[in-house]
Amino acid sequence: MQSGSGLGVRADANIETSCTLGVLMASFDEVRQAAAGIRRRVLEQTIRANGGYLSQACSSAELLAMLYTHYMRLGPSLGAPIPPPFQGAPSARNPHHVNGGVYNGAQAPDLDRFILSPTHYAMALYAALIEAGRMSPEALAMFNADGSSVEMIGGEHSPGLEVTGGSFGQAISQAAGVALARKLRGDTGRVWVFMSDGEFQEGQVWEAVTVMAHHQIDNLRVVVDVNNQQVDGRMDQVMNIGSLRAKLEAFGASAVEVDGHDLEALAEAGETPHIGRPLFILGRTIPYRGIDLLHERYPHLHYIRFKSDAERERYQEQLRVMRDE
Ligand SMILES: Cc1ncc(C[n+]2csc(CCOP(=O)(O)OP(=O)(O)O)c2C)c(N)n1
Repeated sequence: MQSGSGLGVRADANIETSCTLGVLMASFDEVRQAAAGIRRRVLEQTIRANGGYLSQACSSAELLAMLYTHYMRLGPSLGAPIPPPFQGAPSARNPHHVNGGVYNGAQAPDLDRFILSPTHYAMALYAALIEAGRMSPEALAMFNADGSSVEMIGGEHSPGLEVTGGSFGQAISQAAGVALARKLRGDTGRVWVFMSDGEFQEGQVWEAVTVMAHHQIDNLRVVVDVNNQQVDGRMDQVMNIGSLRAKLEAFGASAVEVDGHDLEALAEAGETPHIGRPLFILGRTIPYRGIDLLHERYPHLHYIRFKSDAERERYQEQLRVMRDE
């Protein structure tokens, strides 16, 4: 198995963009490689398990790679390279409990925090952690196995996840609380949230945005995978939410919309001033980007299970091509 590319905060990085976050960044070529690695690893796992959340990796690969190499100011991972099995729910009587946030480094006043909201994106996040050198590729051997913390639908014990989201609206609400507390405390670190567009069909999300606007929570940034997909197909056919940007702005947030596969545009979006408001970076993405075969299933891409050995073999061939690239 290939090892992670070791993209972290690198002193020798070739800096191609201005650096207002105060971190040393990977070059765009390295970010592109990390995104390709995310797609490849999720495809590998999908083939291995005969199913998986593959289209989410196709759409979000550049967004997650940007988070871990450009956007977020994180300390080195404190997590075990191979995550321990699930140690039980957190409680005062369970000293063995491990929170998945340790893979995003220490919680310190000047460092950022990361919150994954759509927990079915967990496999894409694990792949991003591996590409960022925060977790070993061998960690995936226990993916979705009984007793493993490397779950298909991640929880707060899973690598990279600080809170349990999954039920839409909950993670962004928790993030708003964390960000407000940090603002009141005077922390300089930001809170980053990753969301998918289907989540904006849930009412609680809008309550959270209203709270953020009311309390002027401007130390929070949300990166959204706008792939126009949800469980049953195309967003605009199942339940159209119209212009996400216009709605967010009407609720008092700042929002910027860019091609979610364009690294330069994403880097620029991250520089958008948003004093007194949260910032939503809306990345318009393609749910079969990088794996054209998936287009055959469009618009039913939410969970991929191969229908025959022949189909699986075609994806295996695609994987061989991606490994050679
Ligand atoms: C409140 C709530 N309602 C329903 C669900 C069930 N659910 C899980 S994933 C999903 C689709 C969400 O859309 P999105 O993440 O944009 O879809 P994708 O791009 O992954 O296909 C839904 C409705 C949920 N997790 N939470």
